[in-house]
Amino acid sequence: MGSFDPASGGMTRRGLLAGAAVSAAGVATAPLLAQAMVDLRLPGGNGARPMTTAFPGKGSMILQRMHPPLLETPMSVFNGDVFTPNEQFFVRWHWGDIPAAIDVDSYRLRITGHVDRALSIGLEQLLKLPRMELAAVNQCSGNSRGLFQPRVPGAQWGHGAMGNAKWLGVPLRHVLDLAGVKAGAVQVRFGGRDKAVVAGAPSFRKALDIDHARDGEVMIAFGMNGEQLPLLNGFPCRLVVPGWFSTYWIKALDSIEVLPQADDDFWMAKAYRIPTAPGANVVPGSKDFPTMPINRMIPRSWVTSLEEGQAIRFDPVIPVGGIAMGGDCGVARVSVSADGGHSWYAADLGPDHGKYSFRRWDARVPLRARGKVALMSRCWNTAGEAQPIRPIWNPGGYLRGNIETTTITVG
Ligand SMILES: Nc1nc2c(c(=O)[nH]1)N[C@H]1C(S)=C(S)[C@@H](COP(=O)(O)O)O[C@H]1N2
Ligand SMILES: [Mo]
Repeated sequence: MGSFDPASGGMTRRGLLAGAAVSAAGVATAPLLAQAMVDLRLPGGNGARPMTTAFPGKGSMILQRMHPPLLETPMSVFNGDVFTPNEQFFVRWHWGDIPAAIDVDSYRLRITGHVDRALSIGLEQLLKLPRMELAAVNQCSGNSRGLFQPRVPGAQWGHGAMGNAKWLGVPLRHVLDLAGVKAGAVQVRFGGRDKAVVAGAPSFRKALDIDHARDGEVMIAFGMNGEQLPLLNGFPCRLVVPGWFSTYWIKALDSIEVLPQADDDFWMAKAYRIPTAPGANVVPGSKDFPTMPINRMIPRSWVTSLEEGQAIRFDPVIPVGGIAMGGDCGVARVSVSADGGHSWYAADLGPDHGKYSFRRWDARVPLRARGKVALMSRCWNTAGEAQPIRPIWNPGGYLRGNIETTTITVG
């Protein structure tokens, strides 16, 4: 992967992915790390997951599903660099037929629909267009869904369906300008190389409003933390929608359609919708409520320097560190508690890598007791929005953002 040199514009050809892990056929033989299991401690139980190294370009990941791959990043990774290593960046695909190889010579990105001239852009051409780089958190809409109570259907993720990277690419606005968006354009719809395996099932496509698509921040990214994208994260290029949930971040992007009306496809009209109620919160079990497409992210934070269940020795003051994100704006401040939320202490914020990035925080917090101690962190973003104390509920398991608790044992 070191062969990707953004400056020279080079992009290496990817070979066929080895192993059964991503093939459309059986997966039963893919190797797992024999002993290594992780417990996501889901309130509904069944939180045990195997660790796997069976996926190309990926290190040790929590295996949520083999096929199509659903790989979660272990929490400990977030205590390292504020940028998530590509090898441990989470993976999520909807349909079984995902690209197992990309021929970079024949790859085309098509811009069609309500435009003056339809375009078909090769990768060499894409790499010559004006570039931008931006740090942004990519978070699945269903991140932390496994913590919903009562439980909801869908992937039972812990907190690791997220990652932060420096994305290098071309502003989508520039590519749209090349095609010439016609008056009356309403949305832009994006599609990728993956295909539904079930006949007649809707391809995974998502749409953004035309003004959003042209805001200069939405980008077609081909670089991730200074390398080309791992195949499982959308090589050779993907959409990056800073501040918005990753359902819109279409991988192996090959189709951009400008629409003169709102997209009424399954994935916009039926799936990935949240209650319009404040905080996307409805009474558990609710079904008939107004909805809208999921959109911007909200502030979140986690303790990462200590793990759930970890035992430490008593000290009058302990260091506690972690990460925070502002959602669709920056992190303003983080407070930390070591007594279940009774008293709070201001954390110091680490370097600012831009408003869409994770931000490291560190604090020194007094311990008042031995035994079980509930550590908490709370983030305020620059718009003044703070993480709520109570969890929300909706049937999709979307938009969890409440203050999280890490319980340690002090001896
Ligand atoms: N082509 C394509 N792009 C896609 C998806 C998909 O199924 N197909 N899933 C989306 C969803 S829901 C998520 S959470 C992110 C995951 O990005 P990652 O695998 O790079 O972490 O990809 C998004 N882009
Ligand atoms: Mo997702």
